[in-house]
Amino acid sequence: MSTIVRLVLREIALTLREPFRTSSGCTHQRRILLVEAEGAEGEAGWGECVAEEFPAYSPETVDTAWLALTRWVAPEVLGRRFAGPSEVGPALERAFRGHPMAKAAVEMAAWDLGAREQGISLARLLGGTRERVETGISLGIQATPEALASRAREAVAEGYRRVKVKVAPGEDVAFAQAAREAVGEGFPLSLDANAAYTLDDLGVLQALDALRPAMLEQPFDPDDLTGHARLQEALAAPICLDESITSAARAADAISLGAARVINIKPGRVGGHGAARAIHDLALGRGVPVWCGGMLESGIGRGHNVALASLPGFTLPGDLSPSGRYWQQDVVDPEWEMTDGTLRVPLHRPGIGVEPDRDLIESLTTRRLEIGPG
Ligand code: OSB
Ligand code: MG
Repeated sequence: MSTIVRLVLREIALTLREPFRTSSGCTHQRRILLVEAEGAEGEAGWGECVAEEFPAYSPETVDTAWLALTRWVAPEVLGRRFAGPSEVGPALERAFRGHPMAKAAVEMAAWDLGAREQGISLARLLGGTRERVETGISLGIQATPEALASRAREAVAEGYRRVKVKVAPGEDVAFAQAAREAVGEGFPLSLDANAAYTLDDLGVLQALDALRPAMLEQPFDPDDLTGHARLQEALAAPICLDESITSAARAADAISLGAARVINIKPGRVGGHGAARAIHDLALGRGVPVWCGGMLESGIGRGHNVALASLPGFTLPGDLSPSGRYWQQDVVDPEWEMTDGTLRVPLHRPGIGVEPDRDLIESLTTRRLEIGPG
């Protein structure tokens, strides 16, 4: 990989086609931070920071990531020689603590850049083997169980391979039951609590378990690995951890403790593709299935997720919906399309396999900063 000679940070405003509500808040307008990394040979790689506006899902936000990127990430990578993109993540890890979403945005741009400079797909560079990745939909909390049932029925009819439903205290059993009836007994239905429960809610969690969910995602606080392990003993459904898994070391602990029988990997949450691949390798070795999560990304972040999800251990459908599920118009060309419940991995196109639409991105940009060396 050539030296990164310039970073361009842009914040864009993208409006979701429908508001997305979870136990930790409601998103309609998405503020998305994009990173363009320009290499010495003139090629550009793109990354997307998955931090949200408010620190509910994670302690990072769009604004803290902007700060971390300008103050600490950019000076660490600009003008520096890396033999390849796999060296960028470890260098950032050594440089300063935390801020994995800010680090990931640049790390992932470096992977896209490295792949484009070699003229190969990012999927191939990462070691991906699949030509298609299975698509699941993540449905936000709806006004009523009936409204949720209708969204879930539509999703199955559209071909999604798994339906995930958000739950929150007071909006759980009746909603999950309506979703179960809508999708049918044998269909993979997952429940995601975004850390809204505690062990005091065991009764409710057992009622959810009786609906035979494919998995229960992140019921407890991200720090509470022991609580998750205790809960797992009381449930038939596998517990899947999302927010808790911030690094490969954390994933190893969670698996050893019995706190995670499934792992949701989001490269943007764990510091980038290097860490994501390490978690994948670890989980594969321990027989723990993984799937690729989503953070309501634009088509740029989705390209990264699709490339990662083409690795062999990603055996479960990911939160990898097509562009049209989220946006009126996506910022990439071509947009991501779903066929037969799958997204095609662009194995024969360079990098993430889609081109950022610069004119559209420009028109959506609310702030922009170019950072050069020194
Ligand atoms: O918990 O998986 C989550 C979106 C934002 C933040 C957290 C989560 C989600 C989703 C949406 O579930 C997944 C998607 O991008 O389709
Ligand atoms: Mg989740």
